[in-house]
Amino acid sequence: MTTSITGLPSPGRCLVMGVVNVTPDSFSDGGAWFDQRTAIRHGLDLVREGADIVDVGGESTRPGAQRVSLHEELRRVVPVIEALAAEGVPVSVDTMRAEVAEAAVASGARLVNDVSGGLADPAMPRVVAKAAVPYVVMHWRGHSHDMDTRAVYADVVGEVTDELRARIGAIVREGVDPARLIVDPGLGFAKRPEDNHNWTLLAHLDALIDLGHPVLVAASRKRFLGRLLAAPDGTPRPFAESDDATVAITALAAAAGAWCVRVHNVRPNADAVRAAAAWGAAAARTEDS
Ligand code: PMM
Repeated sequence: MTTSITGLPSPGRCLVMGVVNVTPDSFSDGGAWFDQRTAIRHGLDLVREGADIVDVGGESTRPGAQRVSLHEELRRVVPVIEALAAEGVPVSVDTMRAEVAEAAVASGARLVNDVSGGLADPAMPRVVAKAAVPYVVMHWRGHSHDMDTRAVYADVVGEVTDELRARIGAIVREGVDPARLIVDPGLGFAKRPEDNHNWTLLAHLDALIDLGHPVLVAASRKRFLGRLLAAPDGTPRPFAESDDATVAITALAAAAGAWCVRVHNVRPNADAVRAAAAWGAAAARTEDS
């Protein structure tokens, strides 16, 4: 999908969002970029590798994670966002807190990525409306410490799309321009690998696209990939060794119409979206001739 969102790059293909977790304990790359100078350097490297947007987060959302304080989250992300934005990098802030979103936008962030879709902090939609920036609304059923117990669905696609539709309605009523909303199925968040929730959502990306907003897919290094690639004795593949599977999902998601993929290992995913775009363009030319 080549939908463009005001204020963000619009290269006519699926965008690549590279991840910089300024955390000691993140799900997928815990601790690697915790030092601020290292985080800034990593963000710049991701752009050189083909990232269109760099997503900066200061709070881990890995399963079971406890929350960090507001002060600590601000201390982690603001200097990194300021430095990357000063270099002209399109930066998004990965936060559930309105105060962090506000400070991030004041520091140059161009997008707010809220894994709680405005549920964790009721002030978030008003802050986003005032800042007039794009807003990622992810499907979420509760904080990481107990999200697994909430992963109960009779119809995962129907329930996730219904719940996202309800969030969109509530957020728009708070004054956010619908043209700035991006939706995300929230892979791994209250989705059980054992019940194939993540694969079912990926296989029905069209249902999310039908909500009428660009769709962001964030499969990179999630638990369901570790489980897919488990050793014969059932030991899950370590997160960082599931990057090839992420690239496969990126190509499929781009071909299915995703607006953006959020990934840790940027270069092969940037290659994959370009390959998918060339394939799609050739198919469109063939149809026309
Ligand atoms: N997942 C994580 C963090 N931020 N943002 C969006 N929009 N969607 C996601 O699925 C998502 C996210 C957790 O993964 P990480 O700790 O590997 O970054």
